[in-house]
Amino acid sequence: MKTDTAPQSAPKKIFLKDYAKPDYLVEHVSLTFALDKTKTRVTARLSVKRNDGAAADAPLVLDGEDLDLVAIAVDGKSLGEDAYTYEHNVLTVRDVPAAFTLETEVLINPDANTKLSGLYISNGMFCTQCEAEGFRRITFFPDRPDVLSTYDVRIEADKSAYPVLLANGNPGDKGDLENGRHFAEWADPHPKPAYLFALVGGDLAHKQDSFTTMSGREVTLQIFVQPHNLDKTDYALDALKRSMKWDEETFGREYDLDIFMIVAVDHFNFGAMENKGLNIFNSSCVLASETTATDGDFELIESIVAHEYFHNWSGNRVTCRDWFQLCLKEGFTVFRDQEFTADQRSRAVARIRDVRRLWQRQFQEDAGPLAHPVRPESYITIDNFYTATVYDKGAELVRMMKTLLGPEDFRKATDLYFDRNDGTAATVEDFVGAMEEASGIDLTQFRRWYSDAGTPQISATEAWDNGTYALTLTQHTDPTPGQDDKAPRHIPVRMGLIGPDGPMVDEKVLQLKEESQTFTFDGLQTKPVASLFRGFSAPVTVKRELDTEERLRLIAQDTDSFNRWATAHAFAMDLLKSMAGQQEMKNSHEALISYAKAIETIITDETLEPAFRAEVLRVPTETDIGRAVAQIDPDAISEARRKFRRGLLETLKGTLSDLYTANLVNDDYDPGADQAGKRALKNAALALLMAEPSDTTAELALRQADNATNMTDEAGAVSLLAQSNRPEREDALSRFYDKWKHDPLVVNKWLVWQALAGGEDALDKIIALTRHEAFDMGNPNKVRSLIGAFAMENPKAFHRADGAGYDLFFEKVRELDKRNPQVAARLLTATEAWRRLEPKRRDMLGSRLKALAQEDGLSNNTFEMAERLSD
Ligand code: 0A1
Ligand code: ZN
Repeated sequence: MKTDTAPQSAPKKIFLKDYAKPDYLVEHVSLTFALDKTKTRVTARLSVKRNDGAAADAPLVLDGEDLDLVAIAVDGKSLGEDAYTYEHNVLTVRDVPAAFTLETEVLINPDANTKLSGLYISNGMFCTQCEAEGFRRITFFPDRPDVLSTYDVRIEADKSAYPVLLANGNPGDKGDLENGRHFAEWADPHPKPAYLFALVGGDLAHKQDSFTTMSGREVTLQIFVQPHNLDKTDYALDALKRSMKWDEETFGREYDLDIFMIVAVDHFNFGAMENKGLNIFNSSCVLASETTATDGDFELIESIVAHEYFHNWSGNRVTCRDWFQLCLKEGFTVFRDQEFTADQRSRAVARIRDVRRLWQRQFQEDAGPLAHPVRPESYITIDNFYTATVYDKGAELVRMMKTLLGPEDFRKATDLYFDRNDGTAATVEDFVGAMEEASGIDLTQFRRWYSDAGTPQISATEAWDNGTYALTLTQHTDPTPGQDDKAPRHIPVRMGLIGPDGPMVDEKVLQLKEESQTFTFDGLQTKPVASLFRGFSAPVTVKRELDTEERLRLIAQDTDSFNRWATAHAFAMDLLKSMAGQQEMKNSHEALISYAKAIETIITDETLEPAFRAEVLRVPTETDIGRAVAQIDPDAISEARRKFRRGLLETLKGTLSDLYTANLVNDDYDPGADQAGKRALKNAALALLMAEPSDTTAELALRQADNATNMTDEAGAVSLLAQSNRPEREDALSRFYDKWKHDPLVVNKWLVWQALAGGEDALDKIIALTRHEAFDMGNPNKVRSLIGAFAMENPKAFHRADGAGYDLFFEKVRELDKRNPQVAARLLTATEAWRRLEPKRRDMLGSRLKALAQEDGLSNNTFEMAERLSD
């Protein structure tokens, strides 16, 4: 039988414009797995049917990667070697009838699967990851999302090593076999694309609960983990039940199988995966207990559990026609999980965190060499397009449509979209079309948000004439790779006007559609200050001249909490930029004091939520500042931030100490928003007190670390000591490691803190950690914690003037590319701002990227990223 031994073909670009329907559909799939570490046998029986419009002589073309073909038959007749070919990851069978059964038998080696795509082994358990193109590494199949099939699956394995055998759908028969083996059968009645297939086999314990759906059906809920993690599943189970209820109430979506399972695995390329009825999670996104997970971890887990569950409708019941439509499921599902978090916690705080994330990741992407539309037009590897643009900007587009339609018509539109496309593979056009049909609003111009990359820049100017306030908004978008000219977009501008004594007109949504438009407001007593893009109503940047008095008015009096925070944040950024020598600012010393006083009023206002006050108190990181400046000089930025924090501390010292004491929580631990907000405020106060740690402050941090009964307080204190140059630092870190070395997720936090540390020898310490027993290049979480955090969040060490930071980084990328190309390629995003570096570093980093792009033997993933980055 044939094995694909042909050399890799040159990377091929795939274009949206070339989409063509598949020639053959697969109506039903029967799979049998005989699980074995190095020789798993997969027998597949596919019920194949020629698609409408396909030529009668069209060959059957199936994807297959690293498969050892043992047998192949059409309608029970074994095929001779001249009836098919298998090369370049494609199996082609000629002369097939209009409808037939294809049977294949292949051998695969899960133990050798270091890519963590397809069937692989994590800590001795079998698990799968098929999105985007992993199913072809399990069996031959048309591995594209517009081929939807029902599945039945039989799994056979050694009973003592793998007592738990799971797959998608509802459970069927199970029983014992000879030689200590056993089997389990599963059937999934909902047609799904192959990327949603999943299988698990291992020695797992589980927690169980149930949920009664809105039509009264009882669903079993189970979370499977390695037995020692069983005490860390309660929160995810609770979050799952809340998600199920919320989706019924908010979107009318009910769950559709008898059972819903989550499995935690330690080796995983992403956060989690929405496989039908059998979600597989990176253990970092599901396991939590109060002593091992921070409040931030709990919040993340809640949102990811919700995200994957919501995919059951936005992604699984209605899937994507092709991978260019990825935002259809991801942007919409991120929007849904953001709304869930806003409803479960504080809407204002949730919005601040979502927007901060968008600025950190998506705005940066949209302004650099990796910029691409929310619906991309081409790719070499789709893995490289699971980006902040597709996910987070994609969610913003859904949010803008909700703003334009209003909540009722938006809900009508989502109902229409789900009903009309249920059980099919849909497009962005189907989604936007449903929005238009349900509301009667023309979204023709709005569609540019999907096709055009880049962040629109809005300039706001104003005029005041005798009771009339005129606001002129002008929009412009810079060119992005492959897109030189940008037409104006349809932008919803939620706004209000703030007078000296508070709001002056009711909130409005302006429609900005032209390059420049003027909006006037009459009959006003005094000149107002405009509060623009309330709640961040569109993903744009805004340039406007505000003097300190106007800023202070918005910080103190804006009725939109998001904008109070955003104005304070913009003020801080301007101060930081001027301190880094990147912007002129008059009287910057006085301005810093004004800023400190303005935030003091907020952080001491007990009518405001502690979590909101904590957000206001948070100082932008060096990486945040780097994103905002025209030219990045890491040393100047680091020094500016140091000065800024010390300046704030001088003014706020007493207040911070009081805040710290006032927000100590003495009740039993609860990860909910109330307690978490207090801890966040207390820890933000401590962080600023540690800007210049006196013996007393260091003592306070040490005491918090030693007495902590939860990880939020423990991590809050130890991480601050780790960022300091206090003599207590090393001891605090080594005691933390000794205490937690048995728990890999906690140890990952320890790796991150050290990856972010400053000091002359920072890089040497990071290099030493790459040889530490706690580090493992085979585990993506470890790679992200040490190498990812160092490259993305420690600019001083990464951009070290002698290039040693770059040397370490590229050495690790090359090493990783041989093992796990998806993770290696993603690491490269850390370099995306290289053109904005000061000239010496720009040359060093740019030349290393160019050299990488030209290297032989790279994976397609890494090649594509290196080429786009250095182009
Ligand atoms: N669809 C999953 C995450 C995911 C991301 C990338 C993948 O392959 C490149 C696979 C899965 C989610 O949104 O949660
Ligand atoms: Zn998703």
